[in-house]
Amino acid sequence: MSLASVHAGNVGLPLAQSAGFWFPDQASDVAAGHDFTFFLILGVCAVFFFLITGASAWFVLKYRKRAGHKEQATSTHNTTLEIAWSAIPTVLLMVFFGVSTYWYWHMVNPPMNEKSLDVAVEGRKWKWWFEYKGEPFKSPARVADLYVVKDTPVRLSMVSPDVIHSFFVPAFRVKQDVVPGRINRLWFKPTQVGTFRLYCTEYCGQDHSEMTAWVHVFETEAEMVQAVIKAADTKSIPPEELGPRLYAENCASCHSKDGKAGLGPTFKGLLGSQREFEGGTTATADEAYVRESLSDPKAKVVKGFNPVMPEFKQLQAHEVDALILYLKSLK
Ligand code: HEC
Ligand SMILES: [Cu+2]
Repeated sequence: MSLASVHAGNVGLPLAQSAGFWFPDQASDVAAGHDFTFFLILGVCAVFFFLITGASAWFVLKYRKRAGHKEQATSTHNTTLEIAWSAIPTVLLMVFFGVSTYWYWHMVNPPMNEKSLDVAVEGRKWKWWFEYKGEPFKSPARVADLYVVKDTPVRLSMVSPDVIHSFFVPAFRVKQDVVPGRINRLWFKPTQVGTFRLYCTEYCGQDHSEMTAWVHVFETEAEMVQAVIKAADTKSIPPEELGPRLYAENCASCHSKDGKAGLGPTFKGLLGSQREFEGGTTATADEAYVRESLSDPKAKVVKGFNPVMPEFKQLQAHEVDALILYLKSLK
């Protein structure tokens, strides 16, 4: 699947392009500093690489053993040279240390006295979720893309219910692991309006490569709030459209619709069928059974499968109805 085809959250902002020879757009206030640090270290290393390998090659030629060439006496020490080769690298390393510490400090310390946008992030197999609450949102909004405002610092609190994931937006030059059992924090200040790619950059299983999302950077807060509310509002979507969408976003990684068993049983022909559970009990798969599977997946574990299904308490009532309607259509 190409990335462009998963760009479901097209909100009319320009899609960021790869700019420059190596790196994508510099779209946050640390991007230029990080690139400078990288190229500074790379440049100094390149100079010494060519100096040292060049000198070695030249000496091998110049002092090679040959007819008429007299062997040189080996010198025991050279104070000037020894001071130089200790002092110059020390100064260079201090410069590297100073420059990287400056940017690292900036990266780990969110601004305290500036208005910022706080977003709760969940990385789970294999999708990102972003939750907005508090002012100016009337009710909490849970959306599949990250919506932010130009020049406003964004502070993320990130959790994972399953394995280690990693939040990475190349254009912002920020990356942070998301580790089960911890809240990991990350902040950045976007400086360019547009839509940018967000990746999971810690291998997290079968569909790791599809664990992508988009970051939409708006000019004003009002535009951002409107876009979040619009993205979170599933009530205005007809149920026969909403069902397949919720299935694709939440269930498709484990449940097929074509009869093939995956991590979980297939949804084909599920509703109305007789189920057998670990421990020998049975039941008919009716609507109540599906609802229970979503709120308490471990209540009944289907025979032959592992109890790995996560809870889906965040689904709203009309969303569960839409999913059930979709399951009915898979008879
Ligand atoms: C991480 C994988 C995973 C995801 C994602 C997942 N499930 Fe499951 N699901 C399972 C597994 C494994 C089972 C079988 C074990 C059990 O019953 O707990 C299961 C069982 C079920 C059952 C009972 C199936 C049967 O054959 O009787 C239903 C209904 C169900 N899931 C619905 C859903 C819905 C709806 C979604 C999406 C909103 C979903 N699941 C997302 C793994 C998953
Ligand atoms: Cu991941």
